[in-house]
Amino acid sequence: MIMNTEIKQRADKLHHLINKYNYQYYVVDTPEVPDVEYDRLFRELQQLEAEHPELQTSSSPTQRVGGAALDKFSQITHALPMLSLDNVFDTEELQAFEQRVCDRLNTTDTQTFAAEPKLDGLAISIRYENGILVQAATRGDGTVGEDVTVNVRTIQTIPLTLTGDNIPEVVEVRGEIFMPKAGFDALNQAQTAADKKPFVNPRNAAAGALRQLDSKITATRPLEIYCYGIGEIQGMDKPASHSDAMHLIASWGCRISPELKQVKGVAGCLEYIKQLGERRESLPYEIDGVVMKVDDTVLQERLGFVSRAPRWAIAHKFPAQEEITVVEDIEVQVGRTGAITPVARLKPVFVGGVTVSNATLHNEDEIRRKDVRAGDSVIIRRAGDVIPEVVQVVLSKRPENTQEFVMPTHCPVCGSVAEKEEGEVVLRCSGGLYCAAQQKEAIKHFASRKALDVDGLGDKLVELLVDEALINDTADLFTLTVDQIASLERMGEKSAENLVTALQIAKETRFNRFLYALGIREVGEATARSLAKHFLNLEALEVAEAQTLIEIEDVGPIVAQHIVTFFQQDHNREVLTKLLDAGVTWPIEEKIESDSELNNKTVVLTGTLEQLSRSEAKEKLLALGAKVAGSVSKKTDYVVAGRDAGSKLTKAESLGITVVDEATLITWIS
Ligand code: I6G
Repeated sequence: MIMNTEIKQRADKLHHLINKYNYQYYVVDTPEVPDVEYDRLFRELQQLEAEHPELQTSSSPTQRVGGAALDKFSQITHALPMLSLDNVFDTEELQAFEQRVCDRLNTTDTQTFAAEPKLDGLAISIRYENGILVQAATRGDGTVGEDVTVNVRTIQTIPLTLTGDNIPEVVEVRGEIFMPKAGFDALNQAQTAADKKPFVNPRNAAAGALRQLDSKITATRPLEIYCYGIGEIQGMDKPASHSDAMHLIASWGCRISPELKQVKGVAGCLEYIKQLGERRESLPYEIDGVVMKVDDTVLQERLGFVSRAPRWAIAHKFPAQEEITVVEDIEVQVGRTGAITPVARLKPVFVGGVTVSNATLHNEDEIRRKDVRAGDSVIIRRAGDVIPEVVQVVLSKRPENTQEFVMPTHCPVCGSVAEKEEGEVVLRCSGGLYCAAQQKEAIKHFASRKALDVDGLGDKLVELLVDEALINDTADLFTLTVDQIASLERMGEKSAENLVTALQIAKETRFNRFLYALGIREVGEATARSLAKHFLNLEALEVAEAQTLIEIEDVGPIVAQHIVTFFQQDHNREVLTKLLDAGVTWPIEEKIESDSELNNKTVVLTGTLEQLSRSEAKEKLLALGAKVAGSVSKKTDYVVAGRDAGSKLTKAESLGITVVDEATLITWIS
């Protein structure tokens, strides 16, 4: 078939539109057209290319699906070496870095740095010639990397063609390819469902995806990029600063970190590190530190390099979230709902900023899947406040004669039979609240911060009270006397008095907190809130049937059944009566006014609030009928931006969402 100019023009137009919509969807997260329109244009281009194969160039957006599998990757020598960064781990080392910079520049002026997160991914160099992506190479040894061009073309956040009129003849854009946490979780769920081995962490998953010989597989993996620098550049002067360079490459359609910021001196760097460190867990991707660069290009050139690292840049590393240690033993613990959980007792190891000596092994299936045994060396992961877990056994270090772990047939605490409900993976003690372990956990939960918040009643004290047979259930707490408490080991008269007072104070609670405190299976804070909002009083909830319950937000058939069962059990009814008789009370709930400005509105809190704590603000917003979400999306109605709000604020602005300050929040809730 002969191709006429019209067809070529249509193909060019389709390239342009698809690239534009891709950019809006993947890079700036503000799609302009519905998915169906995008799909229609994409199919039209595929059809044209099928009819006119000469249109199918490597920069066509249809090529993002991957191509024929390779036997191996060829090697590429980088036009300019891909350097590495020196690391610092504390303030002193950072100060020494700035001192070295000032000494070399022969100045005492405060330096301006460009700071951004150091992503835990893989470095890549992407070469564009006349704006067209022609080559992509891994870092390799810094001089020679692997040609992963076809794979890189499948990554939607990487432009196949640069946009704008200010494009140099040749430019190498450098950056970090990574897998966001959500994509990693989804990939691992799919791996497990397909009986395939899950990936250890997002970095390994990203590396595996990028180094696939079959680019069609890469195309299915959720990879993304943030660009952080320019390598070779021809036909254009280097921008005057790192910040300028970043904004320039962003104007070409490349994705740069929304966290990039100019800071002044070590003080500015430390503040940036602190703030990002606090947000580390809530970022949608894993980072292992902060990179700081002297911003001014002329100064960078004066500073130069030492061996393979620039003197003008430094990486401040956060505490590692993974470490290797040895499993000294495996024991089981009995939880609040009787769940029997295997726990690895570890040789203490410093990971994620704390010393860890226990890690959950979750359940029997998990322990089988990972085949963790006493004596094994294991990789431990502790991210943020998440419970440490065993990621993987290092099989090459397994000693001889290790034994597979076998779950017990009876509860190790009360001796009742351990059983598994049909279709469940969790083994449970059948002793119910006659089991001392379950009693203790139920009481700890009842007294915990988000429940009745009993000041001064810690886990150890609850254990002691149950062991000494002073209490059996949550209601018994309110019968405790100062003398009884003071008779316990290491409890003085004053602490005993304080605890009795705290228990009196805790009696006045809120309905949702009370429901949460009861410890009904699967009823977390949000469900307790929905139940309180719907039923308004305990009497109505106690007699509710499963059909009614499943109508409520957050309540599915399983939770509904747990709620019904809870209120049917004699023991629970007795404890409820005892609690009410002891004087546990809450203000009568009222239906939330539907004309409240915030009723059913989704609000996101970001940045530091000066006058309220996050949890206070959240509680008050919920009381007004608002939903409080953790991330900004098109569904968000308001973003409350406190001091130093970062990427959520930027995203809200780009989506045109109403942003208010703390003062407005206070007017809403007061
Ligand atoms: O490995 C790196 C991660 C992030 C970098 C880097 C970076 O900037 C945000 N920048 C340079 C200059 C180098 N490696 C060599």
